[in-house]
Amino acid sequence: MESRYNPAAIEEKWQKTWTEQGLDKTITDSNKPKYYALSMFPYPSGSLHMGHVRNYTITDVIARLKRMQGYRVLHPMGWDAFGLPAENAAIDRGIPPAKWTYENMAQMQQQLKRLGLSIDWDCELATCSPDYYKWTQWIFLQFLKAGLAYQKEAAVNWDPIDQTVVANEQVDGEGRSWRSGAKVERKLLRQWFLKITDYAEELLNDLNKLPGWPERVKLMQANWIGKSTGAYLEFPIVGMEEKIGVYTTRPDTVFGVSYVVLAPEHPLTKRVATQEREAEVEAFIQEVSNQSELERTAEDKPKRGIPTGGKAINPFTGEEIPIWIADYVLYEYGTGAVMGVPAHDARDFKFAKEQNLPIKVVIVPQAEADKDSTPQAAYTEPGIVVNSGQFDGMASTDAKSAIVEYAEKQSFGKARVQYRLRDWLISRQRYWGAPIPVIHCPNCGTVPVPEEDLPVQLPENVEFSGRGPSPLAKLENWVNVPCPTCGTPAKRETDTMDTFIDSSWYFLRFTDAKNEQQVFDSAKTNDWMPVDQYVGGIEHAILHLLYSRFFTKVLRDRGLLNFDEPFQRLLTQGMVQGLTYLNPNKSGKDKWIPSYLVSNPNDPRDPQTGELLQRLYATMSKSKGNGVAPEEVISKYGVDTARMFILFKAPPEKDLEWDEADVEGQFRFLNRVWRLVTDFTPQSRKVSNRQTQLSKAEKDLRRAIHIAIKEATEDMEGEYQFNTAVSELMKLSNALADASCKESPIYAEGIETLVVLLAPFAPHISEELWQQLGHNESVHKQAWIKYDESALVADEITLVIQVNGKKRADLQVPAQADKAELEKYARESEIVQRFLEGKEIKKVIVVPGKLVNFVLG
Ligand code: ANZ
Ligand code: ZN
Repeated sequence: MESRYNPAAIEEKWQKTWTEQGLDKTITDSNKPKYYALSMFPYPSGSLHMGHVRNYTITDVIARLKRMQGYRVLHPMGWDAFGLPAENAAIDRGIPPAKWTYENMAQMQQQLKRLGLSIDWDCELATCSPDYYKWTQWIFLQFLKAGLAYQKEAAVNWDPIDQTVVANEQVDGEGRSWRSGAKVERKLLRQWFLKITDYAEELLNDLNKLPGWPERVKLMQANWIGKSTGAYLEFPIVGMEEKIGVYTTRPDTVFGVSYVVLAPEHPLTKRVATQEREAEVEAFIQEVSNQSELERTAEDKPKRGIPTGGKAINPFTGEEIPIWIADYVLYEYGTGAVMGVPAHDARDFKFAKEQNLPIKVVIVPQAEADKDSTPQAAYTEPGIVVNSGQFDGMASTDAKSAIVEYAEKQSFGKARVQYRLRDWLISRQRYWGAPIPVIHCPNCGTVPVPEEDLPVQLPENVEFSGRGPSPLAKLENWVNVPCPTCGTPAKRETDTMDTFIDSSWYFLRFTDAKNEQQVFDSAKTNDWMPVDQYVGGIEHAILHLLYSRFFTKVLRDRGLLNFDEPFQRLLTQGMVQGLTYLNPNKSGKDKWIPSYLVSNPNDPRDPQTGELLQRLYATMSKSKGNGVAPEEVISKYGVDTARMFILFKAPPEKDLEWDEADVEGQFRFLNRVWRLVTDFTPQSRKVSNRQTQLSKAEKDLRRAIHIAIKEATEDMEGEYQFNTAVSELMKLSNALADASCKESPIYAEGIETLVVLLAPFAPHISEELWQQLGHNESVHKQAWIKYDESALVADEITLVIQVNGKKRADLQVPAQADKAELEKYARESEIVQRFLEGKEIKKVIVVPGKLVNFVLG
């Protein structure tokens, strides 16, 4: 028998055995209830970082627990494998994207296997593989059929040097392309969209069906959807047939409108401009078109705008008001036009002040307030309506509906609900993504690729220069195809899909990953779905989760799924942070001083300047030099210690500070468990005493065992407080080490319980110890142990005795003693009798299970 804990040997041995035995395969025994545990799948960047390790360890513990609790568990893994880094690698290093990606996947799979994760590799998928993206394309065609995919002109970031479109994240804070350094322009190109706005209301309402999601995430989603209720009102244009429609949340302020503002992109801008202002208006539009939305709407920057010279009429007052153009009005929101009410909107107030426009009060805090003075700031609260004709004197909240009703009757307006959510722009002018499966025919227009022709394969031999249009557009023999409908020479769509599409349905494919006939067999998918527990980073709180919810609802409406929401419970794990130092006098990347450059941690100094540094924990990253590579820890302490540390150091949703001393603490704990179990021989188990009546020592130990089972289980289930669950295991190991009944069967029960409870956390050492205890079957196939309620009850309790509220003694008494008996025990105690001698007892207070207090006269 191995006498020393040797993690490397044990881990290698069991990882091999489990693979051979197929222990991690999804159990298909359909009599068992299902459990689907899912980690957000990784981008195959080439190496695992500590954040991955944390993410997958969390779902692994859950998966292992659930298997032991009698569930059939799906715990799959795959690769979010399309995307830009592969193209950059191709440009920078001349490696084809596919080669780079598949090599990274192979490397990361090895790393994952070393972590002892119970992943069913039979369900592995990669989004860049034709047998996956065939179905991504198929799903796109279903959206197209349902009228949920369409093309329209949209602004893109255009790099004029490289002659290519760049993604938002490739444009720096100054609006320059990361590659060429050129100032990025906004250009209108025909783009593909998915109509997520059709589902805005359901996506919002169904957040109520997700009690297992963090409130914070639901709030972020709700804000992103951004439902707003208000009114659509029409302002006729002087001298023209057309009207300007505005969207407002404050119809109650319509009598205070001093001007109307159009977004620079609004189709009416040029038409409303008077001749003498035309050139200026044109120039302004040109100027704004180069700004990003962020620049245009930033709070702190002055609002820029110019008058068009045109005039509109306020339909409520008949008053003529000027029509302006301003950069802060966004074309994509509402109607792309707003009514300006400076007295009651902070932004309009600022704009009116800057541009010298009239400010008219129409709401006051109380009826007595002065309604004709010029305000110092916008009054944005509800109040009493003034200066508003027949609506004067109404509460502004009531005036809202009254004014909308009036507008409806006069047919120049109506109530309207507006969402901030916009349709999802999914086309990317890139190579490494799923080609959008349509063909553009001069006769038939846009023709879907017939389903039997899928997948539209990505050609492999492509040149990457990093310049010019998408490499696909340059491949003549790929682009030119006959139209599937009429046979005329036609052209393939050369845009590929946003990689967020790939990840919007991968959790469905996992349930039937190898299906070559269908996207998935609905019976299987409906059986496994929804995911019972999803775990991933908060950075995906909005887009990935919203898109996945959207896809689920669309596929449900296409008859493929029978549930509304894909992820029943969501856990957003905290960041893994490493120690680093900060020089507050430096800026940019240079301000981070990696800890290995700091010679004296008690007096941390900048090695270059000698300045005093701040010591802090920050998310591990290359730029801060504070990362700890998983391999480093694993080769020093083993995987089980790394897992234990990660689970013990912080609750899963909180940030975790990497601390080598605590890693060592967990290593010592596993060594302690190792000794406890290996010192216990099956021999000593046989010499068990036969008495049915348990000794006090045995009762105490049994109680400790069952408390550990109860507490650890509860911690692991509800809120996944693995840190306190590990503490319970530590307590149990202490109780076993201190036990004075090591020959008893209760001790044997304790040893076995400890190993079983440890199994989900530290799968290798627990398996080894389990076998050493003489078992043939895997510890991971054991049933999770249930606690015995009766074992939890203590025989005796400690009773505190007070005199006049002051503690004078404590006493061991039977736990089931009632109030009268407790008082009797207390009175009989020697010490108390000394205190009570010759005194009059005015009152006796008995708190059952706790104390007896004698109040003396
Ligand atoms: C007049 C008004 C008076 C407004 C007032 C507010 C206060 P939410 O809640 O976000 O929906 N708005 C409408 N469309 C806009 C666009 N395309 N670009 C910029 N601003 C736009 O906000 C709706 C309000 O934002 C609308 O209500 C409109 O200003 C402005 F005392 O109309 B309001
Ligand atoms: Zn055709």
